[in-house]
Amino acid sequence: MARFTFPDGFHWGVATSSHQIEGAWRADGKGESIWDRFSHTAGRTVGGANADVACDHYDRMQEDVDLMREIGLTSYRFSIAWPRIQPEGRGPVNGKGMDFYQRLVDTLLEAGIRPLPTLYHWDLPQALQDAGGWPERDLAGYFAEYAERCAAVLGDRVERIAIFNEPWIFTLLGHLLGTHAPGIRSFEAFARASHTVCMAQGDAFRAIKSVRPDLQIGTAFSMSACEPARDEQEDLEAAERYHRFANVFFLEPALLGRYPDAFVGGLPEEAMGIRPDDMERCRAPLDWIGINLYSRTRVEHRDDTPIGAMPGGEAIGPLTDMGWEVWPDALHDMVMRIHRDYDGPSIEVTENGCAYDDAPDANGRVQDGRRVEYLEGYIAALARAVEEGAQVEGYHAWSLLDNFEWAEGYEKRFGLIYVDFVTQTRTLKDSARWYARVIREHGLEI
Ligand code: IFM
Repeated sequence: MARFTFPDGFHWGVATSSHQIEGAWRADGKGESIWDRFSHTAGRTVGGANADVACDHYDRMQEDVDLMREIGLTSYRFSIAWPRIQPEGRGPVNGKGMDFYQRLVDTLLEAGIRPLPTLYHWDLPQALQDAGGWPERDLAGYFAEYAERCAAVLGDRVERIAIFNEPWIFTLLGHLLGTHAPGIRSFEAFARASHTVCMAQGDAFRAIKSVRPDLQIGTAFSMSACEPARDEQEDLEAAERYHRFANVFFLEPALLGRYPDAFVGGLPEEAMGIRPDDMERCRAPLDWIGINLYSRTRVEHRDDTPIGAMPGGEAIGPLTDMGWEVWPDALHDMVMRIHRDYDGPSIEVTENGCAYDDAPDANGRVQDGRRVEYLEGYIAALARAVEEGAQVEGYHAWSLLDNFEWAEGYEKRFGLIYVDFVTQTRTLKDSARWYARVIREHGLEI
């Protein structure tokens, strides 16, 4: 074991998203989002949970920033709710909605915490869904207008901004599997939505740069180190295709102006609705790459899927409450792969964490030792990647608070801070205190 100290200026953060913590779903002129609609529909979420109140962060923002300061955080990744800014997804800015994010940014800066906003973390204005949602190409243009407005207002106090959170997850779960809003199950809707999102990424990049040329723009991509389930050539090839599909399908159109070769029968261009000049439109030289990583994915060859691959094999590491395998090396391996494949880009770990249901004991202490162990393993793995030369600028634990875990409702607790959803009392878990020490010492034993 040796002590590793992270480079000067390395950011220690946490991440959240608007819909998962804010509540106040109708306050100050906010419009309905697809997640409001989805969770208000019977049978869509565990126990019929919704995020009408969630962590009540909209009204407790100062208290939550005080808690961030207590932990010693130097970066806070949050998302902006599009329906607060443009209730119908188009048209004039709702001043009160924008005020909230201006106050948040100012409060963070006063606390010495870097604000890292994400423009889209899944809460599409319902009015745009009614007009066709992401499968509809026009969404790209509307999104770019929204992005430009946010950048114009907040861009003087923010250095970095993320365009999307996990484009692969929200297109896949929302349009192919139907387990997330808007609850569609159609390969064509998924294919079209994916392509619109890639165009939106390019359009938004240019729109933001037109008003704030110095703003550094990235996206937080869901990633997972893909490994063959068995030591066999066909699984090796399947793992590579799965990597192209799950990890870089939305990254390569931006960086390289083309989709990666993930589908066995070639790119479903017709289903995606790709037109002649579209790939130039998708191209956007992102200033940084965000990696959201929780686990690895073991992959096996399968003839019955368009990419000839599916997650498979038995987990070896312990499982979190989400059933996700704890596998710290995955973070090291993924960061190094992105470092190698794209010429040493600036990287931020924009999410990493685990769900465990530890609650306050008789003394009010939340002893979440499994989370401490998880974070220790993953941060040590990240340290090894930094040591090997990856340009990693920050790490963000998911999440600051226990919150609304989408279709899973409130039962999956990812927070460093325990939230009692009846009283809204917040309690720092042991992991928050452990993280505070890592931040103070700017490193750990590896
Ligand atoms: O809660 C989510 C977050 O919104 C996106 N990334 C994964 C987290 C845990 O499932």
